Amino acid sequence: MRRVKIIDSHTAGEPTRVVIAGGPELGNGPILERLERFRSQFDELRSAVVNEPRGNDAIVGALLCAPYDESCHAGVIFFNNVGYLKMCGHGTMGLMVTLAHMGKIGQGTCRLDTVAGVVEAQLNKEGSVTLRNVASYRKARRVPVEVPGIGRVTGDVAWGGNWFYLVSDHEQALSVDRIEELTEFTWRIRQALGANGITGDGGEEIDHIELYGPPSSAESDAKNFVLCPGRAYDRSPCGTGTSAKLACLYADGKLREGQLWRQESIIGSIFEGSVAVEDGNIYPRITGRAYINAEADLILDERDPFCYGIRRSWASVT
Ligand code: PYC
Repeated sequence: MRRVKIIDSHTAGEPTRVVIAGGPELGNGPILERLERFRSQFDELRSAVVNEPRGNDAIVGALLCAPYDESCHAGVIFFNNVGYLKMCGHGTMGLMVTLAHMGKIGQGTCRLDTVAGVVEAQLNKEGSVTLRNVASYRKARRVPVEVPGIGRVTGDVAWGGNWFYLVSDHEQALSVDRIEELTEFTWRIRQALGANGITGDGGEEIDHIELYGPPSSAESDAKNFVLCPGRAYDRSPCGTGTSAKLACLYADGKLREGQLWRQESIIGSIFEGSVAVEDGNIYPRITGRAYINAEADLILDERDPFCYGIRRSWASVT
């Protein structure tokens, strides 16, 4: 029987499961190379860790590993119910409180080697985490797409460590009581983007869809609903999604460097964000809070027909 040691946390309601021991042996190469090995040789472990019966569709896994970049303190590969993420903002906050819980870090800054590039994360005095994300940008403004059953939708295509399509012109009420309708609405948009060849750079699939609307709380600037690649919605305001939003706001002249943006999630949790501009690149800074909620050994028993979880590819999730 195999044991995988995990620490669970949630960031603004969105779960992160960090694998601290017993994960796949991926070697010491660049993080992207290790991700490819994870995907091609050990994908069943990804599924075992995050999918039912041990996990659920919302959990983002984070494999803690040694960094390749020697300036970094740790390396991390993020994954979910259907595959892998280049970066994850809420997951980075979860990883930071996990490292603190393990006694590996105290207050201060850590450099993390992620598939998207180096991310700096700071554990603040009062327990929150601030991350400085990879450079983020808007690739295209007001891109129209015909969505079967909905009609023409217009949104921005932006990078925040993952690819996003951000829609503000819609008539959907962003309410936690409407998760199923919002999921179906955004899922159709995602499928239409794919069917119409609308992608990120290098033909990369846009696998996160964000709807924006007015905030419910006077403390925030906007509310969002974020559909993740495996059809789960982000309970948090989404760190990479908020980064993409900040890049769009900056490009539109609606946000100045250093100006605070408070992003509310569909469940009412909040991230604070701002941008720093260096050498013409936009670096989002996102602050949120994460809390530890479990430490456990996952037990993988080969006799169990669902030892490796109930596996699906995103294409089969409809
Ligand atoms: O916080 O970046 C994020 C994220 C991506 C997917 C789920 N959360």
